[in-house]
Order: sequence, then C-alpha cells, then structure tokens
Amino acid sequence: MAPENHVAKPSEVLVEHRGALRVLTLNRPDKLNSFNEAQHRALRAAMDAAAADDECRAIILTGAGRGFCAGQDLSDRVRPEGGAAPDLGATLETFYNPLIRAIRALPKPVICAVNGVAAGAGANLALACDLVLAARSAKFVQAFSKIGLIPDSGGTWMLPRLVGEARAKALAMLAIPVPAEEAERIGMIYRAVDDAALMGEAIALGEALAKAPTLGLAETKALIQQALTVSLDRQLDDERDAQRRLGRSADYAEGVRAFMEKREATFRGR
Ligand code: LHQ
Repeated sequence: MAPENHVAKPSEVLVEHRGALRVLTLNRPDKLNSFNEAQHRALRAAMDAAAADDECRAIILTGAGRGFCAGQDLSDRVRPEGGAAPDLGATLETFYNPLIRAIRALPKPVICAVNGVAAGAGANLALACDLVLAARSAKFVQAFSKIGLIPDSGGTWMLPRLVGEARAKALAMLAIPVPAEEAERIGMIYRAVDDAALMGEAIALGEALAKAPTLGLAETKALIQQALTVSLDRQLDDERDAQRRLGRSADYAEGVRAFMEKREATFRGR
C-alpha cells in the first residue's frame, strides 16, 4: 500500500497500549479527523500492528476532538476549473477498501467509540467495526450524495443489512444525519451512551473482550459476517467446522474446567 520507505508520522493516529487492549485515536481534530494519506497510512500501520501482536486481543477505534471522522479530506480534492478528474477508484483501491477489509478480517473484536460526527467514509468506517458505541451528541451522515458520490467504504453493502433497503436508500440519497440514539433504535449501531461516559464504557467493553476467549470471538465474528450471504446448509457446515476447531482450544478446556470448579475462567486467547 505505502511506498516501502514511507514512515507514517505517528501523530495522525495515537496508539495507546492498555494491556491486551489497544486504543487507536484518529488525530486530525481540526479537520474532524478526515482522511489524508498520512492518516490512512498511520491507521493501517496501527491496525496491522494490532493484528500481528498476539498480546493484543481487542481494539478500540475513536477520534480526537469533537468529531469521529468526516471521511475523505476534501481540501485534498479541490479540482481546479478545467483540471484533470481524479481517479477516486484508485483512492478506494489503495486506502479505503484495504482498511475496511482489514477490520472485517481481523480475528479480534474492534470496538468503535464514535465520539462525534461520523460522515462519509468516516460513518462507514465506524459501521465496519464489530461493536459501535456512540456518544449521544454524535451523528452519522452518509454525506456522499451531497457531492455526487455513492456511499463507499462498504456503505452500500452495510447499510441495507443494518437498517433495511428502504431506510438505507433514504439515508444515502438524502444525506440525513442520524443521531446516535436513533442509530441505536434502528439497529445501525450497538448503543448510544452519555458523552461523558463514552470512553469509560468503551474501555470497560474492550477490557472485557480482551479477557474473553479470543479464538471463539474471531470465529463468531467471521460466521456472523458471512451469514447473510450464504445458505443455512453452508452456515451449519461452517459452524460445525468452527466448533470443531474451538473444541481443541485451550480456552474451551479452561472454560469448561472453570465452570465445573465454580470459578472464573482465565482465558489466554489460545
Ligand atoms: C473538513 C471535512 C472534510 C476537509 C469537515 N474535509 N475538511 C472516498 C474516495 C475519494 C474521494 C472522495 O471521498 C471518498 C469518501 C468520502 O468520505 S466522500 C465524503 C467526504 N465527507 C464529506 O462530504 C463531509 C464533509 N463535512 C461535513 O459535511 C461537515 O463538516 C460535517 C457534517 C462532518 C460536520 O459539520 P459541522 O459540525 O458543522 O462542522 P464544520 O463543517 O464546521 O467542520 C469543521 C471543520 O472541519 C471545518 O474547517 P474550518 O477550518 O472551517 O473550521 C471544515 O471545513 C473541516 N472539515 N469535514 N471532509
């Protein structure tokens, strides 16, 4: 993705290690954490590092300042009158699509703590995460139609699955802002929480998931993600195969032992 000699400035994404929990914070607050190339590179590097580190068992993605992410930094995209059209497909292919694929394929839970407005690709980045918490003051805006584009970064795939085709089309075509509480009510996100409680709740959830049987969570994530695109027959076969793999895991053995011994299990993610 990045040129080999490119070293992303760490400041565009802050990385905090909290034991087995990793907190990644988009950090261009003056631009509502909209994406330029440097922020893309920094986020991918941080995601890849979290994926590769066996000690990391859960991830929180959030934003600095009053916004979560306003999608593409449009100041990078102003086209001079008569200038050549940019290849937006190349931008998606190089940056956004690999990011969404990486989050969906990551065999660890990714929590999104939406601290403020999530617009354009920023909204769909949030929706690609596994558990989405949002501050009550946050809103989700499929802003694309206002500039003549389609909801990218998985938006056209994710939205109808989350909220149904009728609502998906309205939200996408009208760019209607969806406040966090409504997003929870219509099943677009997991939960809306008080602004002041957001990070505390996200960290509590992240710490609980970081202590959970990671392999089981990874198989659960993969199975639920594929569920609406495969037959029941196929899903039953895949559940059987996953359960077979998990039955051989140390965490399953520990879970059963702990249950029988009436004590709390200590899972190691193996
Ligand atoms: C921004 C941005 C921004 C730069 C706020 N860029 N500065 C993929 C492939 C390739 C290319 C095209 O795009 C894509 C995917 C996409 O994401 S397309 C959609 C891009 N995003 C948008 O269209 C959203 C644009 N932003 C907004 O509609 C509003 O800013 C929202 C609704 C997010 C927030 O509204 P407000 O709370 O009223 O804040 P604001 O508009 O006053 O913004 C605050 C500052 O942030 C402001 O700068 P300033 O210097 O005046 O304080 C904005 O210019 C800047 N900003 N979004 N995407």
